[in-house]
Amino acid sequence: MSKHLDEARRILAVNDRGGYTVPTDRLYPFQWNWDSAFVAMGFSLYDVDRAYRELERLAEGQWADGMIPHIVFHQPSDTYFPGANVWRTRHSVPTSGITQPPVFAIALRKVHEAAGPAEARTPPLYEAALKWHRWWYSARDPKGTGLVALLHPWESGSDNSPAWDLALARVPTTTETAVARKDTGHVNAEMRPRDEDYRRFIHLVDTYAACDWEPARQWEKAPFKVAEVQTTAILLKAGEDLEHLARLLGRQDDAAEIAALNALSRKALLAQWRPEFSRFVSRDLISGEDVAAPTQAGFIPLLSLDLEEEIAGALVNEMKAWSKGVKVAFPTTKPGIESFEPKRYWRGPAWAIINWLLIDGLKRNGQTDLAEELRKSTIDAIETEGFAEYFDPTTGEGCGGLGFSWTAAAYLWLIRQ
Ligand code: 9WN
Repeated sequence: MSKHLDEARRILAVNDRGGYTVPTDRLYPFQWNWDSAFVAMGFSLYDVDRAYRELERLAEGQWADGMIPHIVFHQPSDTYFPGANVWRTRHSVPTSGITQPPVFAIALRKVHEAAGPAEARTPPLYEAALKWHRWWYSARDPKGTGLVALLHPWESGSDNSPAWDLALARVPTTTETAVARKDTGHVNAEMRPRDEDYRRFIHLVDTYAACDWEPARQWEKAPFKVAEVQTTAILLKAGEDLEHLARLLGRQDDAAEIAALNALSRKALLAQWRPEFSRFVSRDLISGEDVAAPTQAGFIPLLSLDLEEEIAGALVNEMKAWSKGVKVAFPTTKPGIESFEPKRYWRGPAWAIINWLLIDGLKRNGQTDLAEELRKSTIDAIETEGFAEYFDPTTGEGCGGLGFSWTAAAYLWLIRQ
């Protein structure tokens, strides 16, 4: 085995805390939702039992209403803020009160396929995924538009993306909770969201805790509400995989229900295409405006739509324009604009898991050359700089936390394609 492959597996082993994997030591000492889904796909390549375990441990955090929270606090740790006590939720294993991109069913299908058809561990996880997808459509799209909304930037997984700048500016900076950040003690503050962002993030937590985390009350009170294309595109891809599993498991009624939701989201996503930007756009449900900020989210619908050649061609040309001159693709904000900050988290850096989604989407749409370029760029960045949380696209430097689980999982997956 190559030394990098070996190292990727070693990172996943070192970050194991008992059947679940922390994103990295200290900076993120709990189980994170979409991180674990990517990690499960990594494990599925060489340890199917451990891959199932990762998803099973995440499902321990699932709420009665179907939501799978963004953090499951299996064990206490004081190296992260906001910890379990800030969230004031009621689940027996402590959890946060918001969610994260629904990669779970995408991972479940891959794990199931690695395990073989008779695998008895799939049905309970399938049920968990189905409940969660129903939650998305009822709690986060109560009007049945087909686009699901986020009530907190952390739900996007792209926390401080310029996509949120306008919507987040409306959220007050006042909080009832002392904002005692720990992240800036682990990594350079220049690479992290700003203090002002954190005060707004925590204002939202206070607001929803005051609604007792009840979806309808939150929906009514939310000062941040964005119908989002990256999340909807991931939900749709996961919905396709869930529909496939439903058929395999002989659940014809479920399959029909999921297919109808998928059709709704497919149509809604397509309607978010903006030829003038050569991107898809999210919608701010409070202002009623399109989110025009140029971020990677606008390309993620490649993952779950079979696009007409004209649209796919325009997307690919735009992606090439963003990648021109960068050392590591794909920048999460368009280079050269004012909000582009190549080291600050989701305001420019390249992330291996975003590349993974884009590569799958490009391949789905027959764009194999760009998919291959992006795959090589990701692998080179990791082999040069190590398994960093993310990469500065202008210099290639590995940034944020090191020994990062989802970067290891992405490497394991991308190297074999
Ligand atoms: C808040 C764990 C998580 C990722 C997110 C990433 C970051 C947390 C934070 O780390 O978010 O959820 O405290 O910054 O933005 O995508 O899941 O790796």
